[in-house]
Amino acid sequence: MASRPLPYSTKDLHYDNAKFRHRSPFKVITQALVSSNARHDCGRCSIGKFLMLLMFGGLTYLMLVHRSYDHSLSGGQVDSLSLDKSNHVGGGINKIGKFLRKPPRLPPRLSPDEVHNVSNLESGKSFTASEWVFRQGKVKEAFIHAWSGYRNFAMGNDELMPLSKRGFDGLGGLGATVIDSLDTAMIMGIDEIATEAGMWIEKNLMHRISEKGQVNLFETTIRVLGGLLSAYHLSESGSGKSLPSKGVKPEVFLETAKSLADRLLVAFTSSPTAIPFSDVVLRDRSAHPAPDGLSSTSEVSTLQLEFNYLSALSGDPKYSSEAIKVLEHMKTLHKLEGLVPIYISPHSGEFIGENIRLGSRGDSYYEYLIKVWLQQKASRDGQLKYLHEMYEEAMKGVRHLLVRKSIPKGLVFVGELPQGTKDSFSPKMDHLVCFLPGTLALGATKGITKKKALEQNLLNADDIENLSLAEDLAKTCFEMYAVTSTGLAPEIAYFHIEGAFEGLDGGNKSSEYIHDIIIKHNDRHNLLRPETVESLFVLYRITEDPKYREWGWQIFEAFEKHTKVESGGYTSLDDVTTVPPRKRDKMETFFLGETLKYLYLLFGNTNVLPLDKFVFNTEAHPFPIIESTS
Ligand code: DMJ
Repeated sequence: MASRPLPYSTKDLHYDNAKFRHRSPFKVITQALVSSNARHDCGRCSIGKFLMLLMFGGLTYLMLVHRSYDHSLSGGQVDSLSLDKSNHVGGGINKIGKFLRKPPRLPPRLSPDEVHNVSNLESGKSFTASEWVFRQGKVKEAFIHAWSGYRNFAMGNDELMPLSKRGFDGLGGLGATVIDSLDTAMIMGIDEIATEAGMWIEKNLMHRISEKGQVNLFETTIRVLGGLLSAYHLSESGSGKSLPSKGVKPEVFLETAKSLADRLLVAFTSSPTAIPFSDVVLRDRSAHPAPDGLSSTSEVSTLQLEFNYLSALSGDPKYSSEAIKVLEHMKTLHKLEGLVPIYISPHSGEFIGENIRLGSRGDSYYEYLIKVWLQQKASRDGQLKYLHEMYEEAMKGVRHLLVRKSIPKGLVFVGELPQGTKDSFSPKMDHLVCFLPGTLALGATKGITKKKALEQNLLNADDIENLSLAEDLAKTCFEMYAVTSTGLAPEIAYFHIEGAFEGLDGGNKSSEYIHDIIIKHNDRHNLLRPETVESLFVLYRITEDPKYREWGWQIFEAFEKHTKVESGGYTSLDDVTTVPPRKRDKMETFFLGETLKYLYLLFGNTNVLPLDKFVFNTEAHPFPIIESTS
């Protein structure tokens, strides 16, 4: 399938609204010349006057070039982005080149009409639309600050160590932060970064794919393959038109994605079962299992959105057909009320052990059941129906076996079954589980608003229960932040369900839930993870309740306060329960790929990337929903 032009709802959108969209200095001047009285006067004026006008225009242009760059980067970021560009590939973005290049297609901004409408919608609420535009701008500044640290100290490495000011290759050395960040820069309309990232990819990535060693199939698929495919979609309508020669042709992203996927495919084809091996050696085109011989359930079942979309774009079914076999095979395996153990063997094709959880190694199995089903509209009632059935059964299982309430205040949470039996219930909840509120809400309304779904009578009893659980869990996930001294969630929380409170509290004594949430010593770190803000974004879109935006803003402010590194970038923390928190010296790629993207979308116009037209992969890379099989 050829991808379509940007799938935003285009009605009421004013792409050239100067208030919300950066205009190039060239455009500012030409528009000023064309629209001012000078245009009328010029018909009568002398050549001398005309030349003076041109000179004036030139001077204005020079001033604006200078100012607009400062303005778009703001404050301290100006230095870090504009200095020392010569060290980096594509670092010196040629300003003349900017005029020759078609800019990446920008997401629509609020038109004055929309501002008015949203203000009405939220009248009586504490914040107006323009304040949310301001807050969205703060997230954009944070992204620029994060990128500037990365590009100044780690360009081309997988990740930034912001305190040591150097790079680190923890994901196989494909430059994961560049690719994970690219579509966020496009969505935020930051041409400089989108171009810089695109040019780096064009110059380096194909070569790295052919010569690098071991990579993890899942991480590389969701971050690198996913990032390339969404960048392709956002930068090109798929109609075969290409950018002018100064820019990066969208085909570069697609060709690079194909080359990567061709090598990743060996993980499937060399396995004796439908379950792929976990690791691939790119340069040898070989694959092998993890040291313990096992694959994670979530990893092997979180590849299908990406491989499906690549098949749709390339017209070659081989990617999709290998990846979907995993889910078709999983359909046949025994489950506990739809719930599955967190390990699976690529040798036998069987689940291994009995540990059931929706946190690490389990999480995105459940996410992709519903998202792969949503991705292909025409197959929802046919070929892919089993995925919806598996999802429904699993969510019933979650509600029956895993959901409990804490004491004394009754926070609803999702625990684990480490031995696979009801008796083995553990009140442990990874922050990773906070993807679930968003997934539940999406699964209930299929991406449309709750209001519309209710009006059209589209919700069945399960949908209503899932939506209500989604709202309860989103609150719990938010309280996992609010309960700590820093306002940032720990990696893992335990919930108080019986007996005396044993363990540490989060440190925020004014939290209502200080006696409900227990944080163990080893679980006090925060990796800048996205799951809670991801769910707040989805819940805001679906319920239209502004409290989700407010919660997102509080979380963003806590990230700003405690994780921002002056010289550039943001850092993970060792301990969220003490102020100031100990820092960990790592900026994960998903902070740029997911956390800041979801916050930006949460505070922005709901027409951008609508959830009934787009499905976000587990790394927040949006793919268009495929409407028909042809
Ligand atoms: C990301 O890579 C993805 O969201 C994945 O599904 C889970 N882990 C990280 C973010 O926490």
